[in-house]
Amino acid sequence: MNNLFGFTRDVVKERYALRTPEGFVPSVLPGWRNAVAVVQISPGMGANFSQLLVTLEKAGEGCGNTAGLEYFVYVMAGKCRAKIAGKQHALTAGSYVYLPTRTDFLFAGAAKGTQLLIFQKRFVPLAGVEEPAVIVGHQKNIPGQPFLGHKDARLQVLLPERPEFDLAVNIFTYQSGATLPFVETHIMEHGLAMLQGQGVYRLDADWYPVRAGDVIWMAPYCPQWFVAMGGTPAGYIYYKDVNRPPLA
Ligand code: UGY
Ligand code: MN
Repeated sequence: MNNLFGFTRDVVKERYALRTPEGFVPSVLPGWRNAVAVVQISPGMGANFSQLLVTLEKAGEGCGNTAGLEYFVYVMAGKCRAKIAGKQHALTAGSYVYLPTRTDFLFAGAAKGTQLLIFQKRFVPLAGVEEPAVIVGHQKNIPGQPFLGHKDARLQVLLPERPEFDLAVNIFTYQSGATLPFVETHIMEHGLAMLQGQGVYRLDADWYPVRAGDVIWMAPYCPQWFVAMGGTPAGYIYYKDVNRPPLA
């Protein structure tokens, strides 16, 4: 709850949205039990993908089949077990799973309070290229590369940079005072969750203070920039669509 009644930092505009935990309202999602699910970003906002935050309670679990969608699941906190296409995996904070279309999944055995951030996208096939397979990884095994040569702004690229993937999910970590090197304007869309720290995000021609827990949607061509502030590192995980021609 916000301290001041009638006030929110949430902003939902045509080309971007800033959402804050104080404004989150849960949805009931088929396949998920003993879980609180917040649909943070969805086509209802104008996005071409969805971003969900699922908090598992005691005995919380989610099961289903991805059908025509692909999922990227990132463990924000806690731990759980995943059964993906019949294979078991132990997941801890920082683990991630890529689920291709038509894949059976079960997330269960969670510690209370385990949080899963889920990006869902309708997969766009590419002629002559095979669809990606399941991937299970952990952010600790992905080195952070200086972004465009800036050692204070490091990027961890969680999925292989290969043409079969039509999405990318990266973790961007900034030292306090570091910035996105320039104001980006690009065809790719973003869904973003702040993981740590704080800073100021420029969205279109507006500037917003942001902190861990906040969520941002950026439509294609939304001008964007970030500066980390506050004396501690700031970081976010974000989605983008990649590797497909504009008229796919
Ligand atoms: O990959 C990106 O487009 C990234 N540099 N954008 C961002 O952090 N807002
Ligand atoms: Mn960008």
